[in-house]
Amino acid sequence: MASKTYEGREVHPENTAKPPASKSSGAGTGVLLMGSGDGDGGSDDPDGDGEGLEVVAAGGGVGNGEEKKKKKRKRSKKSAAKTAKVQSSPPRVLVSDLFPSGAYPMGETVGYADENLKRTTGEETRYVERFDETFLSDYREAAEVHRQVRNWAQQNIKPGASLTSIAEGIEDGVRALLGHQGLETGDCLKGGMGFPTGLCVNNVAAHFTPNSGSKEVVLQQQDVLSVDFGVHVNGRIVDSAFTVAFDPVYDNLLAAVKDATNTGIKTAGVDAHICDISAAIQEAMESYEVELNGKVIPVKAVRNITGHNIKQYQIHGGKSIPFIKNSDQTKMEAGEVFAIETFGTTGSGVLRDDVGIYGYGKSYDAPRANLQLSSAKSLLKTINQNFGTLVFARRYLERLGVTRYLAGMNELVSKGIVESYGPLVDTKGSYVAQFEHTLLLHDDKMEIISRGDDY
Ligand SMILES: [Co+2]
Repeated sequence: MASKTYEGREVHPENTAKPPASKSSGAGTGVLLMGSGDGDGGSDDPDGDGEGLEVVAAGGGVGNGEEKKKKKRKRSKKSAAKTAKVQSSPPRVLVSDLFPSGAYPMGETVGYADENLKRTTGEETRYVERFDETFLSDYREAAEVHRQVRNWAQQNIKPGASLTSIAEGIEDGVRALLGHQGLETGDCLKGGMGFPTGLCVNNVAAHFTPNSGSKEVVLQQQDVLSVDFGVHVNGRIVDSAFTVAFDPVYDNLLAAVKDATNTGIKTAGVDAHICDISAAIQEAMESYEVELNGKVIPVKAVRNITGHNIKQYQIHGGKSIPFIKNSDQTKMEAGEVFAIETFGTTGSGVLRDDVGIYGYGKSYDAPRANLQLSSAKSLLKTINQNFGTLVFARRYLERLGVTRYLAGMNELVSKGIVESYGPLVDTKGSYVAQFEHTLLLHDDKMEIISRGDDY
C-alpha cells in the first residue's frame, strides 16, 4: 500500500523540515502521508480444495521462491495428503503445518554496501540485534503466507475474472493459511489482512478494492492489473505487490517498474539516504519506454505517492520514499522496516483522487471526541476491538456482521478519529504498474522478507 503525499503538493522534500538524523522513532519528515491499506478480508469461501494442483512448499530456502508445482490428483495420493507437506489449491493448509518446527523461511538477505558499513561509533559497531525472535518469526510467517497466496493468485488471475473473486480468493487464502478467520472479536488483530486488497486496473494506480454493491469490474485481456495485499501476524505487516498483464505490449512497463523497485532495494540499507534511493529509482524507471498503438511512450515515475516505513499495526510509519529526485537527507536506520515500492506509468505521473472508498483506518493520533451518534460510538468500539489502527475495507466490516454503518463512519471521519482512503488515478487511457517488497533492516544485513522466486 502506497503513501499519498500531502494533498495537491508535489514532493519537494528539500522544502520540508529536516528531521534530526538520529535514532528516534522515525516519524518526522515534513512530508505528510496518507496511508492506505491493502489487505482485505474475504468472503466465505468454501473449501474448494478438492482438486487441482498441489504446490510443494520448499522448506526454507532463501526467498523460498523455490516452490515446485506438482501435478497430481489428491485423491490418488494419500501419502502426500496425510503428511500435509504440500499447499493446496486454492490455498487452505496452515503454514504452521507446513513448517511444524516453527522455523519459517528467512527472506533473501543482502549485506550492506561498503559505505553503509563504515560505522564509527562504538554503539553502532556493537551489532545489537534489534529484532527479537518473536518479531522475526511473526514477520517470516506473514511473508510465507504472502508468497503462497500470491502463487495461487498468479496462476488463477485470468481475463474474465471479477475483481471481487480475486480479492476474496486472496483474502480467503490469507486467513486460512494463518488460521485466523477473523470472525471472533479481536481475531483480526492476531493475524490476517494488513490492509484492503488493492486491485488496480489500467489507469487506476492505487487504493482500489471492490466494495459490495458497487459495479463489478471484470478483467479484460488488454488490462494491466496490480495486486497489492498485506499479511500481518501480531501487527507485523508484510506489504508486497506485483503487476500482471496478459498482452506482451506491456512487458517493458512491467520490466521498468520491477527494475525500479529492485534498484531501490539495492540502494537501501542502514544509513542510506532517502534522496539517494529516490534518485536511483527514478533513473532506473525512466530508462524504459513502451510502444502502444505505434506510439513510443517513455515510462514515468509517479510523483505523488511514495514508499514508506512500517511500524507495528501501522502501515505508514512516518518516513516516505518518493520515486523522483529530491534532497531528503533522512537516513534509514537499523531496526526499521520499509516497504520499497515503485509505480511507473504511461500517463502524466501525477495522480488525482477518484470517487469511491478503498478503506478506513483509525488515525494513529486519534483525538478523543464527543460523539453524537450512538452508531458512531458502537462502530468505534468495533474498530478498536477488531482493527486497531489497521486499515480495513468495507467488506471486512461487513463480514463481522456490521450493517448500516455509513452515518456513524461519517461522524468518525469528520471528527478526525478515522481516516478514509479513496482511489488514486492517472490520466484516462494510461497504464500504471507497481512492484513492492518489505525489508527488515538488521544491524548487519538487510532481509528482503517478501522476496520469492516470482519477483
Ligand atoms: Co506499501
